[in-house]
Amino acid sequence: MGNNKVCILGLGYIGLPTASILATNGFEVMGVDTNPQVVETVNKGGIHIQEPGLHTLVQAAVKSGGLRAATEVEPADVFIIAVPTPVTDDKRADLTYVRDAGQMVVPVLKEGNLVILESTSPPGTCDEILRPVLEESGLSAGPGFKLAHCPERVIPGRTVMELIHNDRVIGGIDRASAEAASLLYKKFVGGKIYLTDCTTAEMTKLMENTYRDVNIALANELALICEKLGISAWEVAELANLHPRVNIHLPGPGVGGHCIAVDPWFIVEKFPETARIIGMGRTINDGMPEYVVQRVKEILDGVSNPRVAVLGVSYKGNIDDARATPALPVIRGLREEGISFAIYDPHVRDFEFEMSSLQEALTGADCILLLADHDEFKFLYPQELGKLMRRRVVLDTRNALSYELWRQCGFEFYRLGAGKKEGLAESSKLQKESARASSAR
Ligand code: SAJ
Repeated sequence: MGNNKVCILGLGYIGLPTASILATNGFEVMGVDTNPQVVETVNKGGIHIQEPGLHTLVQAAVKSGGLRAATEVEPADVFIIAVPTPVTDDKRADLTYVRDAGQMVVPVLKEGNLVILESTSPPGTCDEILRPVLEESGLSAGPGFKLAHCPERVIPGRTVMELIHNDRVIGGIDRASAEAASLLYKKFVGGKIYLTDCTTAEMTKLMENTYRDVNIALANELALICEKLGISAWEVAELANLHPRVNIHLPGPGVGGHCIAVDPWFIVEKFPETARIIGMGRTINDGMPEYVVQRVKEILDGVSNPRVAVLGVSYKGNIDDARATPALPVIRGLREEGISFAIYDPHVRDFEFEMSSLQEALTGADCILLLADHDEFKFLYPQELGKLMRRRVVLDTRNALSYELWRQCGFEFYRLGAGKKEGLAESSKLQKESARASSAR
């Protein structure tokens, strides 16, 4: 089988960088997206998502003639499916895009072709969902065409770098399928490649994100306990993590994005009775935005017509991605509680609520609510910001701000996961470092 021509279905956060990397490694790549605007942008060498290094990569791929985009699938040697696998409101995997992509491949599928599913999927998707769709072509998986699952594992903000350097797990419908997929990835992956079956690869990917989700839930539970104890969860975690076999994650206003808050449900859906810790982790993390709203309400108790300056609405720091961000339920919760707000984010352009400048957001505000730990926020100068505000109050949900500095500038300082005795934690290494960075400005 030749594998010089690759057709990638879905030009999103994974498909576009993968298509560009393949194109700049000598492959003829056809990128397919159902959105004509995305196709037009890519064909001009442009990008519709922000990722460090991506624009240069796409430009190089298009300029070299290696990457073209279209709305229709063309015959190819390899088909890579990199489409979304969202969760429905009742927490079930929505595999519509995977099925649709499979249907698009059927008319052009030829004997000896390789089909790879990259999208994160519930266990059994390759074997029980995608395989029968592709077999509508009249070819059988195995003898007719090869089928493999190679789940993406890259973290937004470092996508291009991690696509090249991370290890990959490839599951094949049979050994030949896994080996064929491995040959393709070896052309651009610097990390190790491990071969297995499709269901093991599916479950491995889901457990990576589930591990992180459950551990974040543990950190969030610690935060709530420490608030009741009047001590700092951040200090507890920092000290406990000095133990060589402990890695407590970071508390926060909730788990966002399109992966970690979604993937554990794919396991719970299949095994609701057995996946108990996994389901509970999801519930704890999904409860954090409401908890933050209640904290704001308590802090502003007695203030008439309270107004909050929300800083940072992307689902985590230093990215522009606000999909499934915990900031949304927090802001909706503020609205329901009758608390008015203005929002500032230096990265996010596309958001459900109107955005303001930093100055507009702070003018007349009674409280700063920090939800995303963008680097920019670590260097805010509280003395000047305080002059714009009606009250000098801040609630930092990410441990991004220096307690000492903001207190010195007359702020009433609250930190998620930290009780009133937080002053005792001033010897904490992380807090000292952050204070030093802020006062250097
Ligand atoms: N978060 C916390 N506390 C932490 C870590 C994260 O509250 O200690 C929050 C973040 O603020 C964010 C959410 O969790 O709202 C998820 O962020 P993340 O950085 O943990 O992960 P993602 O969703 O950006 O990317 C994850 C990665 N998975 C793992 O690290 C195991 C990435 O490698 C996957 O490829 C990606 O999901 C995916 O596409 O599945």
